[in-house]
Amino acid sequence: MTDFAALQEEALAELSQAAEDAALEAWRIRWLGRQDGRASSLLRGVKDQPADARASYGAAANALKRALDDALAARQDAIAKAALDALATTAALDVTLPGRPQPLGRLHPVTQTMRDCVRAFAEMGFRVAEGPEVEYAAYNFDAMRIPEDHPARDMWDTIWVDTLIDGEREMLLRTHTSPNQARVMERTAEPPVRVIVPGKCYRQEATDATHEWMLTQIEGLAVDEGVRMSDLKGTLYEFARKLFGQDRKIIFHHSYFPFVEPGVEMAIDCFICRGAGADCRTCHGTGWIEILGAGMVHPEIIENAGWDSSRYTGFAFGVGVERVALLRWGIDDIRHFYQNDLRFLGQF
Ligand code: FA5
Repeated sequence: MTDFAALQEEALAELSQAAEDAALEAWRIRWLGRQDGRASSLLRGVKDQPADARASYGAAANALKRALDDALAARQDAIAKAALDALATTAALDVTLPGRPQPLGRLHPVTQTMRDCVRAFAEMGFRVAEGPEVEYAAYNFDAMRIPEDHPARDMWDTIWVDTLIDGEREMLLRTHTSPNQARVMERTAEPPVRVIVPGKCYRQEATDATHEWMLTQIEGLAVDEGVRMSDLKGTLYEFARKLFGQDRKIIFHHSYFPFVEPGVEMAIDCFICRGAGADCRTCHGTGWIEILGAGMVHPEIIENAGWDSSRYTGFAFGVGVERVALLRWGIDDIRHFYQNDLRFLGQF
C-alpha cells in the first residue's frame, strides 16, 4: 500500500526549505515533473493496481497531486510578497518620489506656420485639397503652359523619378504645388472654385539662406465670374495681415509665370536689415523677402478645363511656407528648419 499521507508530508517539508526560484523549480520537477515527477508517476500507476483498489488509489493520487500544485502556488506567492516587502522597507526604493518628467514633443515650426496659413485662408472661404508629391511632368509642366522646349522649365530644376514611368508618362518630384490648379479644375464641373492645396515640393537648388531643396507651398486658386486683380491683392493683403500683423510692409512686384497673366510676386520687408544693408545675405540687399508668386489665371488654362474664359476669370497664388516662418520669427537662415537640431526647434 502506498502511504500518500507520508509522501505529502515529505514533499511539503522539502518545499518549505525552498527559498528562491531555482530551488522551487527543482522541487517542482522532482515532485510534479511530467516525466519522472514522483506524484505524476504515482498517478500513472493507477492502471497497475488491482481492479478493486483502482478507484481509491486514483482518488488519493489525484488529491496528492492537487495538494502539491496548491502548495507550490502558495509558496511562490509568499516568496514574491516577502521580496516586495523587503524592497519597500529598504531605502533603495522610495515609492513616494515623483516620476522623471518625459520630454514632450511639439509641432515643427514649419508645420505650425502651415496650419496658421491654412487657417487664414480657410477663414476667407477657401477649402483644402491635396495632390501627389510624385507628379506627372504633364501636370507639373505641360498643363501649366510650360512645354518641353520652353525656357521657363529652367526656372524649376527638377528631381526626376527615373524608375517611376507610367507608360510613356514621365514622373518627377513636383517642383511647385501649381499642378493642382489643373487637378482641381479637372475634378470640378463648373466654377465657382475657391481652394488651397498645401504640400511639399522639391527642387534641385544651390541652397542658401532663403532656398532649400525641399520646401512647402500652399497653392491657392479662385475662379468665378468677375474675379479681378483687386480680389487677388485684397486676399493676399488680408493673408499677410493675419500672419504678420498690421505693421509689416508688403510690396507687389511684377513677375513672370507662364500660367498667369499678369504675374506678380509679393514680398515682406526684410526684418534683418530693414532695407538698409546692401550686403544683407537674407534679402540680398533688396530690403524685401519674397514669400509668394501669384497672378490672374491664364485664359488658356481656364479653356483647357472646358470653361468659357470670356465668362470666368480667376487668380492663383503659391505661398512659400518656410519663408513665412522665417519672417514671422526673425530666423536668419532657412536651412535651420531641416537640420533637426532640437536646440533650434525647441524654441518655437
Ligand atoms: C512658383 O512656384 C509658382 N508655382 C507660384 C505661383 C502659383 C505663381 C500660382 C503664380 C500662380 P516660385 O518658384 O517663385 O513660384 O515659388 C513660390 C514661392 O515659394 C516663393 O515666393 C518662395 O516663397 C517659395 N520658394 C521658392 N523656391 C524656394 C526654395 N528653394 N526654398 C524655399 N522657398 C522657396
